[in-house]
Amino acid sequence: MSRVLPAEGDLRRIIGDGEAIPDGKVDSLSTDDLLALHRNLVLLRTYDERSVIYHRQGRIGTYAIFWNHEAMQVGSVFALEERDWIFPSYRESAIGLLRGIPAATVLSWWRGHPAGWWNPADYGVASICVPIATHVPHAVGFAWGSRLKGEDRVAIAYFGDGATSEGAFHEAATFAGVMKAPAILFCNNNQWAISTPVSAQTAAATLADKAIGYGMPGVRVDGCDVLAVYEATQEAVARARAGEGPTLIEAVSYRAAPHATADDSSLYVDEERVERERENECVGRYERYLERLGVLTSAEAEEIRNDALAVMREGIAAAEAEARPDVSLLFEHAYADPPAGLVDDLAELRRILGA
Ligand SMILES: Cc1ncc(C[n+]2csc(CCOP(=O)(O)OP(=O)(O)O)c2C)c(N)n1
Ligand SMILES: [Mg+2]
Repeated sequence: MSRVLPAEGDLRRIIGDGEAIPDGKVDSLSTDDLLALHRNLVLLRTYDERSVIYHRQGRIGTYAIFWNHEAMQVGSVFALEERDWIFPSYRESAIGLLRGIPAATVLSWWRGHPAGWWNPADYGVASICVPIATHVPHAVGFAWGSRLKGEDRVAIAYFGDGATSEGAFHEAATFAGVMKAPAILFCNNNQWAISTPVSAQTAAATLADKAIGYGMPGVRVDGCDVLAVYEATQEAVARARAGEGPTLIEAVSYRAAPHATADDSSLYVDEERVERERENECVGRYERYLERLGVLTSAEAEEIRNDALAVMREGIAAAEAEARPDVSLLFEHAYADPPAGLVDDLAELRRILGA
């Protein structure tokens, strides 16, 4: 039953290179769909690039860069219905923009401001998960619960290659397989967990190979090919809705930016490989595909970029206009009766900040 493609050369791809590798297509996508995918890619790319600048300007805190992960996020979300739920990790911090979460909200999250939290039920997007893999059981439990309630919802959990070494991943995958939960386990295999290479995470030839042990199909896809990601996710969604259970999708890339703004990846990455990845990055690759199809001009692409820049300008202005929260919030939800030490700490904070 498991469909496992063993080698990286067998990654599913649809977008060609304009030369030797021919372009494929996804029959179910209209021209409007193709353009919507492009707009979403540009929105996330712009969010990411502006965020690195805002970090450098001291306007947001340490930031987890997702440059060249946009195709994985956009392609997979496009295969979902509005009623389906998304469980992001920090690498997908802005994925909620695709569901209408304002940029200001996500920027506020990176500013450590309470305005950065939303009600997951409003958008079908769970909180951004920072502990590695702990949200995967949440997603699977949610999916199973939805099925018990007859809601016809699918849940997708995003996590990295490193997360597959966590107990929570194993527990979630086992549970999903046994309960036939309508869940998609979407692994962003960017081949690094900070400075730990994927070769140190597993002796398996691929991460998709793990699927067979959980009794679910494993699919490997080029994570920088938005159409291939879309198609693989769409098949997983159909399987989940048909009651056939979960799918593990391994979307393969190579991290083309540091882990986060606090990381110096030049100490450990293969710089030549990074250079190649950057040249073939996913947004430009898709734009060239659309140009070959004759559905996108460079003037239109420019306009879409300008729209995204405006979204970001308004987003950061709104985030910075938020009133400073009271410092007591730091302690508020930790204890019903704070120990004396915390009361002293809060008084000290108030003294230092004059707040
Ligand atoms: C439970 C837990 N352990 C350790 C960390 C510290 N940490 C933050 S990111 C990271 C690497 C995760 O790598 P991967 O799962 O491949 O995701 P990526 O960052 O590459 O998207 C680690 C170990 C953490 N956040 N949570
Ligand atoms: Mg990784």
